[in-house]
Amino acid sequence: MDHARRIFSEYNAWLQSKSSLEPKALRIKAGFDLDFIHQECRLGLIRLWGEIQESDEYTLHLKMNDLEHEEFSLTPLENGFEIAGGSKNALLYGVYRFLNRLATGESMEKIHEHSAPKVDYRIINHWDNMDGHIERGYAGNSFFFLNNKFDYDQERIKNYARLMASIGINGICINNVNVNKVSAGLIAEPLLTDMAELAALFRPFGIRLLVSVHFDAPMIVGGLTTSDPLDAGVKEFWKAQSAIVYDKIPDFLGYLVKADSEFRGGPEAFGRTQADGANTIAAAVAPFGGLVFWRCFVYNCQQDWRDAQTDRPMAAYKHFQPLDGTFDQNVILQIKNGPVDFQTREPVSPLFSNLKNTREAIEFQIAQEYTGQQIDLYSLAVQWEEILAAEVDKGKQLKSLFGQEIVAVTAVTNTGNNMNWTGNILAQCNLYAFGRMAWNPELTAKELIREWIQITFETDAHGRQTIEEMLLTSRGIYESYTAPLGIGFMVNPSNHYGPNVDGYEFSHWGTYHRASSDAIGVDRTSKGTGFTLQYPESLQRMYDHIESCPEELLLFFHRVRYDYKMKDGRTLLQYIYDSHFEGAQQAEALLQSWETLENRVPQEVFNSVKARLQLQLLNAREWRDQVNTYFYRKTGIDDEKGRKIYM
Ligand code: GCV
Repeated sequence: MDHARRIFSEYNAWLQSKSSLEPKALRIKAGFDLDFIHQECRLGLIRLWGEIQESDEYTLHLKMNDLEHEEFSLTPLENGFEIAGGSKNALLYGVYRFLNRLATGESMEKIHEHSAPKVDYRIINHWDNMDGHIERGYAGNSFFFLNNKFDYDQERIKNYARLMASIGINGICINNVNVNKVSAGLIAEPLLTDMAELAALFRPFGIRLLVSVHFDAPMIVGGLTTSDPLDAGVKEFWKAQSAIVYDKIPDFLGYLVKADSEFRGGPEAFGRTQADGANTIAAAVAPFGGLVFWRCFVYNCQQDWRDAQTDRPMAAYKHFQPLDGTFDQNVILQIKNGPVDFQTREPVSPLFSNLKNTREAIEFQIAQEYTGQQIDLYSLAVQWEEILAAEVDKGKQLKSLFGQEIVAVTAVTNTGNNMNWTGNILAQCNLYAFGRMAWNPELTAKELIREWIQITFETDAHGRQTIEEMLLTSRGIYESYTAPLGIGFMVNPSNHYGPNVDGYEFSHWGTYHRASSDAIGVDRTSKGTGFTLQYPESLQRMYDHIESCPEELLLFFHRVRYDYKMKDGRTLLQYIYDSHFEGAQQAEALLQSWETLENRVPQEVFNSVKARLQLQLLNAREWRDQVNTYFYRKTGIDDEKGRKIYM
């Protein structure tokens, strides 16, 4: 554990000490009962400055005033500094932000800020199973569970809570949405008492817990013979069980539900709608101010690949849009950012354009399931910035819905019991960026990446610039050597790492590219599957026409011949060859860039990132060769530049 603690304090991006900052003589003054915040502030400053001496020279005032619930302000004073907030939690956010800005090297006198989050709920979803394994986890095992029990180190949980609060997270769902018979029992004793103890550790940090519940809990936990949401006994079960939950954890945030999806039970199994299911559970938590996050990731995962009519990206909209306006106030529909599944490139889900009377959460995935699995470098901030700026209707960007229809921002976490939290330390940047962006969607990827580098690495200008450039270009690089132009998947089935062009082509998962010898892609226009019709008219037109469709999404929306001329005059096939050759080369350049950082970052960090970049290079070459060979074999057309393609 000593080693573990050392790594934590060494690498914890937020509260890391900075030798460049001088110890200060400072008094912290709080006129209220703010012991906890006071303590956080002291702790943070000590980590930053090494020590703080009590003196009258300089005073840090912590003040609760009439700002909004989570709003804070930071103001330099003549002989001190003032942090004010509308509530205890707001003050805590103010303290963390103050520390964060000091950690970037800013001097106190220049720190002016007034900030309030755009959405009320900023939530991390753990896909932790109670046996300790994390679904799509790439940073070790769960730090909540082991052997079907709660099993955690209190100090680590507090550190985690601090880490999350410092980036504005205020809700954590502790278990996998794929709930099994064991985790279904989290809402009942004896597990509930354990969960209440965990909730108490998070509480001082302004973080409320959620739990993923099993739609069939009435049968599994309650011993009923049905889970039909309109059955009186089922309604009573949810009410009684929720009363027990709230009795133990009065500030419990609510439930997350994955229903009728990937072999999970749901209302449709009983001939009921998604709204029937969500509202029954929502009614049970409503008296306690609880919420139900109801996922829209509903599609037929038993599709016959011969069936060209069923088009998976259309599924969520078909299930949920007609129900707009019928969900209870405390139901929040949780919608993945794209209509398929966290691919490198997808359009924004059409549900965001067309659910006008329903509260929504956008769900991102920080865990890099399809984007390199925390081996390959992939800065999600770059992708999220684009997604947030995407048009949803009449020139309105997605982020303009934050605080309107979109009331919550959620993400599947990339953390595990690896002591630096994310395995690959550079993947910490994604976690950091998520919290900051959920609070303020106007922040750019560049700002977020730069902030994270400044508070994480004590390195020189070359070091900072190199890491920034690596992160900023990483998304484009990964995209260029993997599945082209929004076609998606082409990954190894099940583990989703590495290339397998036809891996899902004849499967039941509904993710097909339908490549033939002269063309590739699914026609999703109004003349094809009709997917584009789920968007408002102007977007529909833009996506429908191959000339106006954003080129990077060409193969998401269109079936295209290999000899199609891209905007720069190259054929589609040549574009695919080029991007794969270039992507692999750029992956090599990433490794070379990192190699210039030896002795500029801690050796351990240097070695572990280097090892991952070496694996990334192998992966990129494998993608390059498999994809290029695949298309060469299909078409028999040579690369114009005569580079090596295998047969
Ligand atoms: C938790 C994808 C992943 C699954 C995940 C699912 C979901 O299909 O591969 O592991 O299950 O999404 O989001 O529910």
